[in-house]
Amino acid sequence: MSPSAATKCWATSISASPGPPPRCPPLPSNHRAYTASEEIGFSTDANPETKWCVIHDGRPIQWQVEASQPMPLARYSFTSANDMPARDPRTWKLEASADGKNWTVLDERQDQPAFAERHQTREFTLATPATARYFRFTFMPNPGVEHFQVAEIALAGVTVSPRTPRPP
Ligand SMILES: [Ca+2]
Repeated sequence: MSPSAATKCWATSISASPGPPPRCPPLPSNHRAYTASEEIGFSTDANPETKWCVIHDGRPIQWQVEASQPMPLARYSFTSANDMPARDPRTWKLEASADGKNWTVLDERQDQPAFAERHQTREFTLATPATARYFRFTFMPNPGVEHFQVAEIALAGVTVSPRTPRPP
């Protein structure tokens, strides 16, 4: 199984069309990026200088990918953004699905310490590796801040290749 099998980020899976570049559709949790240069595609552009940032509205925030074939997953990582540690991932769960409808929890983390540094990558290992076509993170909104943000989200061995926008 190729680790580079086409895998797409849910919110950037729209196809190209004539005219101006389409904006990313709403996330599964219906959150919108704070600015056009902080869309979800920036969480998978392999650039720690760019970030995905949303106003959480007090609701869980979801990030989801769909692979063209089942992919094995044993580890994942987050990279903190450029500023505001209070917006970093703190409490989340990772789920997998074969059909995008029925989900199984692979990993849960509660009240994780803030990232010690900006642009820091922290890796998390699954207790039991899993193989699935769909993977989804659900991040709980952090208290005391209006935003959630992360510079990179990476699933080890899974190449996410969305139509990544570029910073202005
Ligand atoms: Ca990035």
